[in-house]
Amino acid sequence: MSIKNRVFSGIQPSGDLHLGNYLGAIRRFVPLQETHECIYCVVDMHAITVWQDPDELRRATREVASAFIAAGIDPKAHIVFNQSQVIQHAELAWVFNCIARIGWMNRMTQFKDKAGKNSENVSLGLLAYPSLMAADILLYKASHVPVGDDQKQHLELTRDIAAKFNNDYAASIAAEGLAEEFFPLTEPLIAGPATRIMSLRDGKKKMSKSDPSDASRISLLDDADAIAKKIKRATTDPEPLPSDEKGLEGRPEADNLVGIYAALSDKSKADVLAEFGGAGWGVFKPALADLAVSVLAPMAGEMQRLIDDPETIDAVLREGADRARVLAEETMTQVRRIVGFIR
Ligand code: AQP
Repeated sequence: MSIKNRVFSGIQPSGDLHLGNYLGAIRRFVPLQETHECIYCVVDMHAITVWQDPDELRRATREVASAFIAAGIDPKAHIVFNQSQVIQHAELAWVFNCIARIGWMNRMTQFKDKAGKNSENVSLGLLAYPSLMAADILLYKASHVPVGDDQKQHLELTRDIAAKFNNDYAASIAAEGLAEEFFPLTEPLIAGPATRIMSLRDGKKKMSKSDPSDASRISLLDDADAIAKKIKRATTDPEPLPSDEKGLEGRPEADNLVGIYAALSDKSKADVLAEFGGAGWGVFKPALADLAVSVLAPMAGEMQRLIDDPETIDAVLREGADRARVLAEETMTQVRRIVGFIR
């Protein structure tokens, strides 16, 4: 059974945070604090599924935590922590590794994208990534997970793992006197005009931390000059902007930039096109750059202030982990009994 109105979501400290992470996830975490009990996690154990330099991992972990706080997440009212401090995530992931089927993992498009032609040579952790993600969510019996569109398939797998656990252990769950739906079928929250922000260099590729081209993404710590340059150089077609959304069909780069403008200004794409329809890129790109700077610069300033004070960030993460561990242990105590582990 889900804990009604409990939200869980995580971000990997696997590189510089970018506009896609902000619009697709972090910004949407903020209003949920009004209506839900929120648990926001820096998923450092996920990050090491691909090689991370240890110093860089520490830096990026603090950067993600600082972005949560700078965006408006209150770590006193809600929970902010890094995954590796709550070891129950790894423990439940192991149980789920024994529930999930290898065929399910092999079908994950993120695994296929990241492994490419090298699937025999990537880490076993990269294949098992969705099992750990299911553990993150189900440890807290979260009712909702706000994520970008790229995570939809992993959320479906989380539901499959929950359902198979509930079914495989139905007799044991009943014998323990627990609810039949021990793990909930958690709902994704994927909405708005920015669920998939694309690369500035290629409108068919997702904006990503791990893209080797820095010009492909706007990083949350980019200064005004870097933001303006990247938008100016963003790949576009030569046509002016259309006046309605239908005119964006078959124009992925134009669609992406209009979507970014819409998300940053809290408007619909139709409203943006009503304003800019017929305008060329020489008009639209500077307007988009000004808007991006006006939204991102105050947050970058606050992030930098927090990053420069690592003791405070580390204390926030420790305190959040202490509170998360209490909830996680409650679930794991039940899981150990259900599975038949003696303690
Ligand atoms: N391009 C995107 N558009 C909208 N949302 C996005 N998210 C990621 N990229 C976009 C959302 O950000 C949250 C955190 O993602 P993650 O750190 O867990 O890893 P990811 O989805 O694999 O993101 P990246 O930035 O592409 O990282 P790497 O390159 O390390 O894999 C999620 O909610 C995600 O949907």
